[in-house]
Amino acid sequence: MVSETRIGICKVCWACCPIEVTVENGRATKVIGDRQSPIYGGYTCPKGRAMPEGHYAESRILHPQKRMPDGSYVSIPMEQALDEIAARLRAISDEHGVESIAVYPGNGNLSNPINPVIGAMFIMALGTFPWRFFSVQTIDQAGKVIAQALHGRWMAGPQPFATAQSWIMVGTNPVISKQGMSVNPGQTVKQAVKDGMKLIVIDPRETESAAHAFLHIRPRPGQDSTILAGLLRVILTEGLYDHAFVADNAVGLDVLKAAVAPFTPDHVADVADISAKELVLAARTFAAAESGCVVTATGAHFPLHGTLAEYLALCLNTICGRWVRGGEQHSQPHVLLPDVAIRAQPYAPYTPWDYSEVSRINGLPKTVVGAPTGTLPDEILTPGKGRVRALICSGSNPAVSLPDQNRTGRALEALDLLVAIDVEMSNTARMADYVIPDRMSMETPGCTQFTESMKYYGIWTGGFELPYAMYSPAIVDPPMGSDTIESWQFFYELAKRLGKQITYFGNGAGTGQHWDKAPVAFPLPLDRRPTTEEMFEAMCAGSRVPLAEVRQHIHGKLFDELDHTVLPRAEDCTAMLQVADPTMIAELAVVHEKRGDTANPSAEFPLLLIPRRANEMMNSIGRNNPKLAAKRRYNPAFVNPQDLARFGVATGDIVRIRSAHGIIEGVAEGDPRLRLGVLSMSHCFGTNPNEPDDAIGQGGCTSRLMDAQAAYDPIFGQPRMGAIPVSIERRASGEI
Ligand SMILES: Nc1nc2c(c(=O)[nH]1)N[C@H]1C(S)=C(S)[C@@H](COP(=O)(O)OP(=O)(O)OC[C@H]3O[C@@H](n4cnc5c(=O)[nH]c(N)nc54)[C@H](O)[C@@H]3O)O[C@H]1N2
Ligand SMILES: Nc1nc2c(c(=O)[nH]1)N[C@H]1C(S)=C(S)[C@@H](COP(=O)(O)OP(=O)(O)OC[C@H]3O[C@@H](n4cnc5c(=O)[nH]c(N)nc54)[C@H](O)[C@@H]3O)O[C@H]1N2
Ligand code: SF4
Ligand SMILES: [Mo]
Repeated sequence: MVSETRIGICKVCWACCPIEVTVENGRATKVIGDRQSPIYGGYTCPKGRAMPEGHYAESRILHPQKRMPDGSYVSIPMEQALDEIAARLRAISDEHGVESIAVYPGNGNLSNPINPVIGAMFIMALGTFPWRFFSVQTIDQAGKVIAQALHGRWMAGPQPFATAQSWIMVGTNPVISKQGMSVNPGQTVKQAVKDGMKLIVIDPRETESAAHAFLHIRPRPGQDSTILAGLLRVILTEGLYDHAFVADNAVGLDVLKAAVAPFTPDHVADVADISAKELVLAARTFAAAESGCVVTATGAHFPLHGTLAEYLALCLNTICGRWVRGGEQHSQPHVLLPDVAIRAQPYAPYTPWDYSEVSRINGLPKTVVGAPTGTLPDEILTPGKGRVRALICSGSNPAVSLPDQNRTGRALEALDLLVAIDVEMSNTARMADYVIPDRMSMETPGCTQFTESMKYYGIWTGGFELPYAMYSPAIVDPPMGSDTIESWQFFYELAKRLGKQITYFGNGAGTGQHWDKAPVAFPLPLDRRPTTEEMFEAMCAGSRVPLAEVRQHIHGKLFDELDHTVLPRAEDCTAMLQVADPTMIAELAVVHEKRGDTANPSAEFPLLLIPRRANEMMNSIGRNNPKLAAKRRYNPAFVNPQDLARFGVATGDIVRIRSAHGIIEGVAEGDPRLRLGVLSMSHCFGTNPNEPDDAIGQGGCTSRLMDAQAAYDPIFGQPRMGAIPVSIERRASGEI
């Protein structure tokens, strides 16, 4: 037996952990963290360590699958699949127009950093961008991009976590999710607190991150804008803000002050059901610290007003001057991003929407975050010109991830052509006409450039606070005899067959206007398919450290020799951060008037459903991995034991969970760390749309409880996905 170890990068999520892989006779058999990494300290999570079981799972598909008229699937060669799909797309486009073709990329795409952006470039090549580019961004935290546009982006980045004196996390649990923090988040949070950071966590649940907190505020879900406005009010009325920074760099302070004036501690305490004293303590602690940041993520974004919550967090950071200054070190240093001077100044705010063109469904504006994915089912179901008839899902699983599962199911069934680029017969693949097998994480090269560039989306998106970079070649070949293709190559081949040329834009993956440098165009040659390595070169074009140099350091490298000192504001720079954007201020007034304008519990629906992420899964990824699923396959419905008793339910019981829109089954589990009145459950589990529930087997699908039309974000159309009123009742005592 030939056994060796190889070093690589795990790409199951965007944390990019360096790994040491044992390879026996060409097969990966074991993954551990690379202890020689200069910054990760050998960290990995269960998902990374279970990659071999995922790669060689029985459920993995190794040949293109074609659906037959009786619903069964047969394996066909890749060339045939490409030719047939291209021919069908051409026919659909000839008959109904090119706008009937759409793409929906998701998180399975991370297996190669070229994949997540190529779908957009394919749609650009067809000439229908942004309207036919539906991505997970608009059912995730697109409010980050919108809020940053309205507020302006601070070029030198937020103050770093590593040395911050205080930090406020609103609706995020980085220890599990790695949101905002790529490197060993559990250890990083613990160390920061040990070093004196006053960590403040605002979350209805005592999370793994909150366990370290100096102050944990457990609010009623959906009230984060009210809480953030309350924090702003305390700091502004007590004069605790950074007067000099605001005077030099921001406009709108008086308007902001007036807008937050009604958010008194008593009002906030009443609306969010928290202690007024703790709110004031949080504000004073944060303002008194010399450094830190307020950050939000899905918990704050999923109820309505996510953009406002993000915007108010940016305003808090600005009035407290929580941005890196001239003479300090850039907190998001460029290594594989372009070599540009970083200055302590803003990029000017801009309006990230345009009503001169509106969406077919709900009349939403054209925005910088792509088409509103919440409307995708109706784009498919609604007749008329522009109806979506062909959908390519790459590394996405809309059959369980899109809000309003049964409507999504009707839509996926109504398509003329559904293609899923996946690695297994996922919920969506089981509905597809063709399933295209992708290469998995260890079968493609990896590179930290994508993670580095996530900063362009907004703050708390991941990346590195140190000048670190790593490249790794593919670790193993796809299983012998398989017929796979990388997602980006699939789009290349399709475009070519349609007579279109994809132009790939390297050097960043952001959105909007706040680029440090314009992306570099690389028109993909039509006479030959570029290699993955060529694509990587294009991705890193003009990088501060050439990719070739990064490749030399197989364990990754901290490029300490680079100078990351931030330059002062340029003399001719007139840009100012905007803390009183009129749209946001108007929305804040509505939030005050309607006491949060969010869904409230009622006698019929006494609990609020909130999202949470599990360590063993990346959305639906991992559900069929035998190692990850060994502990349990179902999706527990976590409720405080006192609430369980109130409803006559015990841990292990199968419960019906009902919202005004739908009903699912789950398995109850008491969790004393939850505040009363909430039900906390993960997403992306479940049977297929309109199939019977399978609480103990495939788990309940929370998106079945969501109504895509009842309430949605007015700009990017994200349906309400958090703080959803639900009831539970016992169906049977469970034997699980
Ligand atoms: N109810 C509810 N809904 C939610 C959320 C929530 O919290 N609650 N969260 C939302 C958020 S934030 C997001 S980002 C979306 C996620 O939405 P999606 O991205 O649509 O969902 P995933 O489960 O991440 O889809 C990953 C797919 O990729 C496949 N896959 C795995 N590995 C590979 C690979 O190497 N290559 C390829 N091509 N495919 C692979 C998996 O089998 C799976 O089908 O869900 C959203 N929906
Ligand atoms: N292990 C793992 N990692 C992941 C993922 C995964 O599925 N598994 N998914 C990835 C994806 S796609 C994303 S977008 C990121 C998301 O990353 P995060 O946003 O950090 O996701 P969560 O870990 O669910 O943390 C959200 C927190 O918000 C809290 N919360 C819920 N509702 C409210 C509310 O109304 N207000 C407040 N203040 N808090 C609330 C929840 O209790 C939860 O602790 O994670 C990514 N990383
Ligand atoms: S945190 Fe993400 S990148 Fe790191 S081992 Fe886990 S899945 Fe892989
Ligand atoms: Mo996400």
